[in-house]
Amino acid sequence: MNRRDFLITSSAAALAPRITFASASVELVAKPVMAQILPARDPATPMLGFNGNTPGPVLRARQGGTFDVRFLNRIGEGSAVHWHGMRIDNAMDGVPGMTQDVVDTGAEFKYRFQAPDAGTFWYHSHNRSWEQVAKGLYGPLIVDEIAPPDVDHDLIVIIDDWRMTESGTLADGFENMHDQAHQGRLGNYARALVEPNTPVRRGDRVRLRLINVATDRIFPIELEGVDGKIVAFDGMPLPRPQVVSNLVLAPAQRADVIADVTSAGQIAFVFPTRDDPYLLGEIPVEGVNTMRQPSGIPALPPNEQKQPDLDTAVVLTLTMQGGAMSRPASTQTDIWAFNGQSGLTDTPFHRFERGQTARIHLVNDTRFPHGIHLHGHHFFEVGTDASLGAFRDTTLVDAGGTRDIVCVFDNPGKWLLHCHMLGHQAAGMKTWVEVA
Ligand SMILES: [Cu+2]
Repeated sequence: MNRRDFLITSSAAALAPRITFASASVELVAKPVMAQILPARDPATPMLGFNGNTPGPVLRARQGGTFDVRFLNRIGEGSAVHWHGMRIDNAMDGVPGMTQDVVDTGAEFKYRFQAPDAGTFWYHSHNRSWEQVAKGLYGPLIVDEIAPPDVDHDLIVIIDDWRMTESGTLADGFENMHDQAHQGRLGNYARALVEPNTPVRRGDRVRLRLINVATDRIFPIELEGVDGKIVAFDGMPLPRPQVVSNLVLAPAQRADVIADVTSAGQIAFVFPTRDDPYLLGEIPVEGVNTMRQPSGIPALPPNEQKQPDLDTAVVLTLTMQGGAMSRPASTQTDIWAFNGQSGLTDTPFHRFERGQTARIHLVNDTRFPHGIHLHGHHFFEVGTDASLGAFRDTTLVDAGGTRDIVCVFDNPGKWLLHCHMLGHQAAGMKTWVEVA
């Protein structure tokens, strides 16, 4: 599993069969699985999965449709499922201790929610997530537009890394404090899994739904063999599609790319590194599509956005503190903190009136980047020119950097606000807000 091995053997592997449903009752059974994470000549790895596989099945509905999921926990410890990026009822958010009780092993929980937004989302365990997600408890959650864009292939690209031992098992030490105090649990093997794993033609137009499901690794991604644009971040369409350059996905972030296949060989997903680039995965190109006329990449139809009221916005500051090589806040009780507090406090970071706009000044006073995720809402990233940028659910704040976000808190309930480097979350970098 050295670099060379990695480059030679990494290849796109099939995911579980797609499940398509709108209102049907679907069972999602979490239980131990054996998964062929490593190349075929290496042993399968004991993991956790949904319905016998990791990643779990593609859950898919049309915008406005209903997801109706009977979750059965058979993993041997408590769990719950969070529907990442979905602006849904608080009771369905899947956060044990905040929106529901933990689902004990042997027990079940019924999740039912309408899909308000079309886009690329995902689901994952939200109990001891730094371990359960690392072991494979996640899957793609896709909501189709009422009028989907004109593409020849709609492809899901799941990007993950795993920390493997020489014998092909996952390394343990999921709560290793050295990892938690630094970048988190980084894997030594990474891959992009493409579903469906079918060849495309040169000249085809493809939609690539990239999802970074890694617990802690930030993936810069270079796309080879295509020419196109980014049309959405975190499930939310960009008003104007962007050229694909410097694409970086923090844990939990997504990007939708619509692109034309220009290579006669393959589409490649490349993780650039200081020395050799990693080939994360590829899609073979076979044949030529001569029928498609050249045309620009159109924007996706927008999802609903409430306009923020910047004049009356409450202005708040959330400062990230702690970690290695930093002086901890005097009041923090774990490796990481927000505003001097580690972990969840009895009172929320802030209570919002429903519909209230907030501008939150995110200050990263640490030596590491953090990907900050808000549940139940999307927010605007504020640009350096004070303009409202992408509408996201997770924002990456560089070490020592700052970012303002603007959010209309219109979804009632108790919502987590936490670092999605799950090793950081485990070690205190989390808080919550309440919307009345
Ligand atoms: Cu973090």
